[in-house]
Amino acid sequence: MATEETLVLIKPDGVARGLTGAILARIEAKGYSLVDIKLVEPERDLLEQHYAEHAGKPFYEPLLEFMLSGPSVAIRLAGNRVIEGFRSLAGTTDPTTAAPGTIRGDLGRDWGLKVQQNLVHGSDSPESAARELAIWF
Ligand code: DAT
Ligand code: MG
Repeated sequence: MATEETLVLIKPDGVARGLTGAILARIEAKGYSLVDIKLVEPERDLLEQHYAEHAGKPFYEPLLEFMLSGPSVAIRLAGNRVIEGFRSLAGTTDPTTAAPGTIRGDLGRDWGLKVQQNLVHGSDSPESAARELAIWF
């Protein structure tokens, strides 16, 4: 069994909408283990490190502003192939078209109204997970 760790964030929209418990319930039901969890109000500097790959893209500044709009819940999550598995549980980036059954598909709002907001973040590779966990924990 290939136990891995990933960084999951419940983003400001998820916390503000009172969906922290609902999202955690899906994560726990899948059998993943919460290794560490905390509420974080990140500084801009932390977010610049976290989203370095997106610097210069048109959505970068609005993304940082959104991530600064309120607290997020940061989770160190462990499980068998959890990096890929959590991304699958989260659904595709734009909740407008994310599949039903996923966190973004079931709970996320149409990006026509709420661009940037998609409830959760999950690391996309072992390298990203190691880098991002070191930033947030
Ligand atoms: P993901 O969060 O699915 O890994 P990503 O890493 O490509 O997606 O982008 C990071 C975040 O940036 C994403 O959660 C929401 C925002 N974003 C990405 N692409 C976008 C776009 N085309 N328009 C607006 N926001 C976008
Ligand atoms: Mg990403």
